[in-house]
Amino acid sequence: MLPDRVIIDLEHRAVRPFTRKKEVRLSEMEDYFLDTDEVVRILSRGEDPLVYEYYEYSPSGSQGNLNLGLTTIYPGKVGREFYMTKGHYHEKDAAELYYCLRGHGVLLMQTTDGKVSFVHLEPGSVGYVPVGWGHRTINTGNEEFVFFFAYPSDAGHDYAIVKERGFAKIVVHENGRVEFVDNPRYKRA
Ligand code: M6P
Ligand code: ZN
Repeated sequence: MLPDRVIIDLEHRAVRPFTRKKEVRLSEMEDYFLDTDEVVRILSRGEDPLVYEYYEYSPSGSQGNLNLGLTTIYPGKVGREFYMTKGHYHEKDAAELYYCLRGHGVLLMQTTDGKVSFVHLEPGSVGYVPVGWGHRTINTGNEEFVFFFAYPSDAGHDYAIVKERGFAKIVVHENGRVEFVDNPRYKRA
């Protein structure tokens, strides 16, 4: 690829140019939220809310390059659980960073051998996902949670581990606070 410049268009919550835009609605996340009955109730009312979306710029020729983009997680909850991304592990040894531009959220991380960690993100803070840590972002506020991300282009996304085992913690709104509680459906390796 050639040297390039990408614009962060915060008004439209996009990067320009972008090579991919993805919208994730609740119907694509049926198995991810703890309260699956509530998911079914929402969908059966004919609603299918947008949970998050992202614009990504991926340069051609991935070896050694970086993918970058902007993610927006909308405010909302399924039962007590805040809207969040599916979450994934990288297939290769690859870190990732998230630079928060708007709203408030949590970057939740875990390893396959049982370590769990999280950081709060608000505008101006950068969350760092070290090599080997699965990661998910969660909107814990009542406005859009928007962040810039960058990670190695050849990292690869492994969704299967999260789909099969879940995250050890879920992030919920309880007693007027953001609480981290054990996920009863989590399966340790
Ligand atoms: C961030 C980045 C992307 C990722 C997106 C959505 O923007 O990590 O690579 O695709 O979040 O998260 P997920 O892939 O887990 O749905
Ligand atoms: Zn990632």
